[in-house]
Amino acid sequence: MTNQLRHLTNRCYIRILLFSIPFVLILSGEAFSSWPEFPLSSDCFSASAYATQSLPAIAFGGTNYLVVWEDERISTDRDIFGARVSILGEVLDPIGIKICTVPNMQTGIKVAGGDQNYLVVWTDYRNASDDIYGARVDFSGNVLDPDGFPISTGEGWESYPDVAWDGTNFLVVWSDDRSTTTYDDIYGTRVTSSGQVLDPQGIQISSDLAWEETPSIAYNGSVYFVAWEHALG
Ligand SMILES: [Ca+2]
Ligand SMILES: [Ca+2]
Repeated sequence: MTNQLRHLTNRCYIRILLFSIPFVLILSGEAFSSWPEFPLSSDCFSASAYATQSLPAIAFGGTNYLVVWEDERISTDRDIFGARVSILGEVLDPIGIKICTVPNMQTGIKVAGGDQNYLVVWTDYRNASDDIYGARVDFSGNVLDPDGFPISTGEGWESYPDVAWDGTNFLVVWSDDRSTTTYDDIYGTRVTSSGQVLDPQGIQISSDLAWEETPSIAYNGSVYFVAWEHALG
């Protein structure tokens, strides 16, 4: 560690320590084990929650950001936590928002900001095969769909979701192996701000003989653009 980095790190920990004292006074002993850890700036980190927090995603919701991540504070079967962060970098939910903590793993989390709330999506292993689940979080940090609602739960594997907002609906895309002849394909569905899945059978976006995986989506004001990994056997 360079002297410059050590200096920045020490300074940030001092700042976090002062910031954290009120929570020590207000909350019981468990507060120590429930502090999140995610970047407050490019050069330092906050105090740590218990176990691993990893693979964050972020979206802007008009006033604040929502950061979501995989979290092992409850179980090594990863769960989903989040926190709002102001445009000034203030962590508005310092002990984290519990978004989904059902058994088995929830992973591959993505998030987009809409007109009324955020939509968080992920790959969920609560059932027999990988499925896509989502949960809305309003701009005040309330989870409107605790532990999530199903977006695509076919018999095959649905995984690697991403989500974007077009001003009217969200569009969720994922990799889907429902076909026995074309291997993993790309499917999607629109989801409303009220959490309604408008295309429950899924919209086929790409289906050829390759393995199509890890889609990523963006909206430019008029159309969506979806990109993905395309692997021939
Ligand atoms: Ca499935
Ligand atoms: Ca394919």
